[in-house]
Amino acid sequence: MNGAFITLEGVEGCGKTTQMTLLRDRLEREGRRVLLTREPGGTPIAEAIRDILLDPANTALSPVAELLLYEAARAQHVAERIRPALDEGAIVICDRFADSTTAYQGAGRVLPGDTVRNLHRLATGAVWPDLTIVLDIPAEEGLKRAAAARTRDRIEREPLEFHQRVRREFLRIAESEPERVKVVDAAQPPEAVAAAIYELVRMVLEQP
Ligand code: Z5A
Repeated sequence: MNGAFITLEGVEGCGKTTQMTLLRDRLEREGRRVLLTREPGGTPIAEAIRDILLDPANTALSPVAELLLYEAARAQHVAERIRPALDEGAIVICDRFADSTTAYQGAGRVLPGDTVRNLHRLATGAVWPDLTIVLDIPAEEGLKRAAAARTRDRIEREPLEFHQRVRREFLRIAESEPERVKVVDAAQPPEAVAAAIYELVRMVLEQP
């Protein structure tokens, strides 16, 4: 059986965590080896960087420092965890990856797209998702769900307009890379979202 690199993306509260667990359970029932991981994070060093990035006390963090920290966490995560798992033939399911940086730091913070893309290359090497699923939901709905689930982190505290730019950017990425990036309506009940995701993943895993 082939390994594959699958990423889930979308605005906060769109249901990534819920869906990646359902997907992992289903793939494991089929006898596949699955690694669930997340960004920023996934290794001790990257989790330490995550703490800096999401701490609401860090209001002084500059947009460029934020961008570099997300990419630094990614470089460590790819080298230490994602690449080795893919080399062993596992299916790696990652909660957010480089498209989040394009959306949040590129579109959200309005940093130059070519700089962001160059940093992706540096941080990821040739490791890039086989399939990216954007769970699409209006930003205000996602924020409501996330707020009901837990306290707000540093980025969730940004104004609604920021999160709307992020959503639009995920949809733009999907339009510009239709082979890799698929959009699923995340306003549906969780079981319907899970069925749509499974179908997309099955198609990728069955490719020769
Ligand atoms: N960030 C960035 O700026 N740049 C980057 O490069 C990267 C990340 C990689 C990471 O936070 C933050 O870092 C994030 C982007 C930024 N910004 N913020 N804030 P995180 O990992 O802590 O949080 P998140 O990625 O935004 O996800 P989340 O808020 O934890 O939500 P989620 O995983 O997408 O959703 P969930 O936990 O599965 O569901 C949320 C709630 O909705 C929960 O109560 C569920 O039971 C409920 N839910 C789930 N699905 C449904 C459906 N279908 N219907 C109704 N209710 C549902």
